[in-house]
Order: sequence, then C-alpha cells, then structure tokens
Amino acid sequence: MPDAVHLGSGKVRELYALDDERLLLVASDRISTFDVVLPTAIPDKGRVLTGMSAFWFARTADICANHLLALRPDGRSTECRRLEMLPIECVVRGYLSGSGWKDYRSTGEVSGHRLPAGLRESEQLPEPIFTPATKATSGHDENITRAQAAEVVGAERFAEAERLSIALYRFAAAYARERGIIIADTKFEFGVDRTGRLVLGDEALTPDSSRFWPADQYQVGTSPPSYDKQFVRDYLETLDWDKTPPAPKLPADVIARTSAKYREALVKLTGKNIA
Ligand code: Q0Z
Repeated sequence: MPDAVHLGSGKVRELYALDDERLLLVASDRISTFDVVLPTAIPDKGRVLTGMSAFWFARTADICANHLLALRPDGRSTECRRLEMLPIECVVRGYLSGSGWKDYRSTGEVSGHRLPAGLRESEQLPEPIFTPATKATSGHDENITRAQAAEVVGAERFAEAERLSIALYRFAAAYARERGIIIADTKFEFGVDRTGRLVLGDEALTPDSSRFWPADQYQVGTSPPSYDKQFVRDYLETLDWDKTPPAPKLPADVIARTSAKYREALVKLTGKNIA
C-alpha cells in the first residue's frame, strides 16, 4: 500500500493514514486470548469482524453518525473518516461480567453506579449501564466513574456519549438476542469530526469489542462460554501454558471450529456469509 502511512498496530489490527481526512483500518486474522496474541491465524476472522462492524454501522446510522466511508474489496479493510478520538472507552454493560462483576463484588458499584444487592455473576442488569474506562496504552483499561469521565471530556460530550452508547447497545442487544446471541457488554469509541459532531469510530459491536454469549448456554451464576473463543480457551486450558507469551500454536481442528464460529455469528446477525 504505497499511499498509506502506517500509524499504528493494535493486537489484531493495523491503522494507516490515507490522507488528512481518511484512515484505513485493517482487521487481520490474528486472535488474542488471555491478553496474548496467538501465533496461529483464524481464517476469515478479519473479514467477519469487518463485515459485522459495517453491518452495525449501516443499521445504527439513524441513532448515531459513524466514521465508515467505504469497505474495500478485500473485505478486511475499511476507509474511515479521521476523527479526534475521545480519550475514554465508552463501555455499556447489560450483564454483570468481567471487571464489572469484579468491581461489583468488591464495592457494590460499577463506575459509580450503585447496583442492587445480591446480583450474581453474569446476571442481567435491571437496565444497561454506562461504565466508562480509561484508554490504557499498556496494560489494562481501568473503569472510572461517570464523574471522572465527564471531567476528562466535558459534561456535554460526556452526556452525549453516554446517551448514544446506551441507545446503540439497546438496539444491538435486542436485535442479537432475537438471533440467539447475548451481547453482555460492549465498548464504543467515539470521536469528533471537523464540524464538532460526535461520531462513532473504530469497530463496533463485534466479538472483539464485546462479550458475545450463546443465548442457549446462558446460566446465571456461571461465566458463560465465549461465543467465538471458547474452543481456543478450552484447548489452551488443557496445556500447562502459563498464559505469558509466546502462546502455543493451535491445532487444525480448533482453528477450523473457531473460524466456523465467527462465520456463524456473522450469518446469525446479518443473514449473510462472507464472500
Ligand atoms: C482508532 C486502533 C488499529 C491501532 C485511532 N476514525 C478514526 N479517527 C481517528 N483515529 C482512529 C479512528 Cl478509528 C483510531 N484507533 C484504534 C486501531 C490499530 C489502534 F487498527 N486509534
């Protein structure tokens, strides 16, 4: 790509500048689990996540403007409007899992939301909650209170990001639930365009930016299987790997079954397989 300047690498994605106003976001087939990128690629993963994000951007454009300009023919690259990204992660939780469950268990609160007593792991919350987090460049994002997030981005921007995040989550979670997928929580990244408008960026409502659970295996009080990564986790748990890099290679059947799970999620949500 002679006309693209590499701006950065995520664990499983690459970001390039096309010009002053446009970026190219490329989703690789790399997979990470237990916070480590595996040495084995999952065929079609990048195209599945890119197609899923594009699907949600199209379906939610009436809720919120987004950065998507064009999907490239390779299926894994999207041209995006360049934004000034907000320095917070806009997380919405409909269920109590991960760091939300951890914070609730130790304090009864998540990001300053006092929750009812006696909730169990993975339980659905009475209403989805906005639980902003810091963007850690190294290490882990940390949940911050709504007040702290409002200090960082300003009260008006905060209120707008919260309202849009909750509306996006409600729409997507209801849609996915009818198709057998629970979106337990999700992370949005917003930016501001040249005209000052808040715009949804990055990837959205994919299994890499969200917790997807198979609805038919959902059980309160347990940690439900990951829709996409469960075969990988189950395999790695059979080894005595200590979860520090380098990660072990995956066997062919785990690769094939995981690739099929990603495509299955895409078909369930969009009705379309990748080209
Ligand atoms: C996204 C990221 C990746 C590394 C910056 N529309 C936008 N405008 C400005 N910045 C971004 C976007 Cl999407 C932006 N990231 C996340 C993606 C590799 C970091 F592929 N960082």
